[in-house]
Amino acid sequence: MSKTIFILNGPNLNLLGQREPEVYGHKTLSDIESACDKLGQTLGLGIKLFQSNHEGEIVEHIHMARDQAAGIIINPAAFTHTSVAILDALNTFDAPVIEVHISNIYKREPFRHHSYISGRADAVISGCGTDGYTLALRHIATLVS
Ligand code: CA2
Repeated sequence: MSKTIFILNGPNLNLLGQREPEVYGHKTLSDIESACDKLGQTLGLGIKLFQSNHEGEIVEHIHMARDQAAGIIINPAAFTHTSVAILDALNTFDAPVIEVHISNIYKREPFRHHSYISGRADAVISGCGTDGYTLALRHIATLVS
């Protein structure tokens, strides 16, 4: 059976492709899911994409990943800059984690420059647009092989 990678997405990312295309591009989360699904098939990986506007639901998906996933790709969105709870949950997950940001958080407001997640992540991709998700999937494939 193929390994599964969880692709977790934080608040407001359900609106991708609908607002602020100059920052976040034109692709929707569904487009990202299709691209990752297709790439996953060539890499021999299954993917499960989840988005929530609620911090606790993301924490619970990280707990589920402990039994169900070989790796996590996570764009925690605004929770990147606030959430010790998501960091603590990721610290209970004993497999690769890649943090993705669509925009380059270091070119933006100073409050976006600190991530609670980066110290746990095995890699961080920021500023590659929505291609960051497929780049992360390619890299995590090498880490879980
Ligand atoms: O660049 C990223 O991927 C971010 O994680 C996106 C977050 C932001 O708080 C982080 O600092 C960087 C915001 C996601 C908001 O998503 C939207 C999508 C479409 C329209 C408006 C917001």
